[in-house]
Amino acid sequence: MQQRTADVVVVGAGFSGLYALHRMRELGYTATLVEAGDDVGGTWYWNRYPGCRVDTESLDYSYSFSEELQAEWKWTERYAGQPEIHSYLRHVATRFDLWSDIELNTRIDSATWDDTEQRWQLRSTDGRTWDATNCILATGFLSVPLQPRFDGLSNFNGTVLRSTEWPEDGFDFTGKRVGIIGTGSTGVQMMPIIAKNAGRTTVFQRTPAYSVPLRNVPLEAEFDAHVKSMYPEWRRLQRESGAGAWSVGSAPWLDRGAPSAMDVTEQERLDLYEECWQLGGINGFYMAYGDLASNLDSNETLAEFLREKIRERIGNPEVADKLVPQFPVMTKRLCADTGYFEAYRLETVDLVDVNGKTLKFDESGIEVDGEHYDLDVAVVATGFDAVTGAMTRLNIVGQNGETLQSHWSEEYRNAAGFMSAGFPNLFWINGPGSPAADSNPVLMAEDQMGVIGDLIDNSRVVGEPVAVTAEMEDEWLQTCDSAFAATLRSEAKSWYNGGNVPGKVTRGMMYHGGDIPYLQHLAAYEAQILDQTASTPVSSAAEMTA
Ligand code: NA7
Repeated sequence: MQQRTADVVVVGAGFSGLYALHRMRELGYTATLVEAGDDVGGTWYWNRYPGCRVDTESLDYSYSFSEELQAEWKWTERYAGQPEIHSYLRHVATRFDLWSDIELNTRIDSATWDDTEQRWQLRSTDGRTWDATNCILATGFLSVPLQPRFDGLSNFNGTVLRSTEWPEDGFDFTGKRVGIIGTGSTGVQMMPIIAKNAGRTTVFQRTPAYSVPLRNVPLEAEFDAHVKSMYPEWRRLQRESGAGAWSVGSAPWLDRGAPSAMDVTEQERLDLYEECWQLGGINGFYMAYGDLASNLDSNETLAEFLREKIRERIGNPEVADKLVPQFPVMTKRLCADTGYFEAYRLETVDLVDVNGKTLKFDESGIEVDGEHYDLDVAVVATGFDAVTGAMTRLNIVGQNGETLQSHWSEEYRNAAGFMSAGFPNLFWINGPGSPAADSNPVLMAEDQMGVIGDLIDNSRVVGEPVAVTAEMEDEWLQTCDSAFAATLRSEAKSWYNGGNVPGKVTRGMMYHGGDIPYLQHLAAYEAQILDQTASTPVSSAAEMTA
């Protein structure tokens, strides 16, 4: 089979990958984007379950690189649903004429650095190969489904549906007995919608979720026009506010919160939390006080506010006891829902606590510690092998035959959240060491690609690959570790720290110090990388030799 050659191969056609392809072409490179799915969209292609929608406002969760695109695209809802986001990404691929350089149904199986040729050799599962100077991994930080091995699952005679591989034509739950495993963002989004039609819905819960009402509404034309009249300014504020997920709707609060929730009276705190609650969504809570995610006392004030709200929404104190979380809030990502807790008021909805218990399947349903639940359908919404999962599965081999898996066997060694030492010209977007978990990942992809583009440009001029050193990794790991240690995020097992994946090294995988410090660090690392590469461009060096 013929080997294809390109300056850049981008892996993954979600938000980051589509932009990476566009940017590389804009800079004049030949680029190919390979994607395992049979359409673009990444996580917004695969996650088609009922109720799937973004919890950052649509007007924020979209590209900023083209003012024309921002102006012309019209979101219909304050928080877009999966179908609309998927259409947007397809529109972007068409609008910027990207399709001709996208290869769908192409799952990369290995990427190997050839030190002699100074190029990457990529191979797909069906044996096709690419030869590229640079490789950009846009494989997503929530893209590899976590598939627990439930005892007896293969004996189950009913239908098994996975949130991450939902049937394209949907599924009719009418009158069915449905079991849902998983109560993270995915579970709380889908449950009330499924419960509306199902004959009986049984939720198997290991850990209760802190979830707040999303209060999604159609996007009013007036608000849309207002944002669009000053979009570049909104974007600037977003980037400069220090809160990557800062949103158009919560803008009025930028100056409201104090550095610490303990600096204000209880009444002031409750008033602000209530405002956040009424506004809807998660952003207000994340922005309310500077130390909610780092100071246990401050954290507890919000946790208790939310527990009380959950109790009110459920009504029945016995059921509420099982659904009210006791761990510090925001140590798992805050969820946003539409009618999740209220759905437990339905006579057809049951909650089964499976924490510390054995859940096993048989032909007719699920058994938990001797209690049997008859089911027609089991829905698995158990989350992701986040952040590193998609990259370690790619069989990446760098210099001296070192694999990325072994490079990351104990700690996720990387410099500035976009490269590892020993893997020249291999870049990633929104992966380990980056702030994507706390950020607006669409804007972060644009910002990271700015640096990656500069470095590739410089590398072409000087004739040396882009590389980072072990010292840079050491320094960055320390920076990430101290930022993580300053948060409360080791208090819960979550995808933030790998604790949700049995056997995975549990530690902070990303940078948790905020977007602005991250971008400053990124610029400093970029300068260091440029400094250490030959400062004499190839052409000048050639002239000197002659
Ligand atoms: P999450 O947030 O990781 O949630 C996964 C859920 O599945 C969570 O309730 C888990 O319980 C539960 N789970 C995982 N494994 C099991 C087993 N073996 N048995 C029972 N329950 C299990 O993933 P989501 O897809 O909901 O959301 C991920 C992110 O996507 C979200 O934060 C947004 O950023 C978008 P646990 O809490 O581990 O006890």
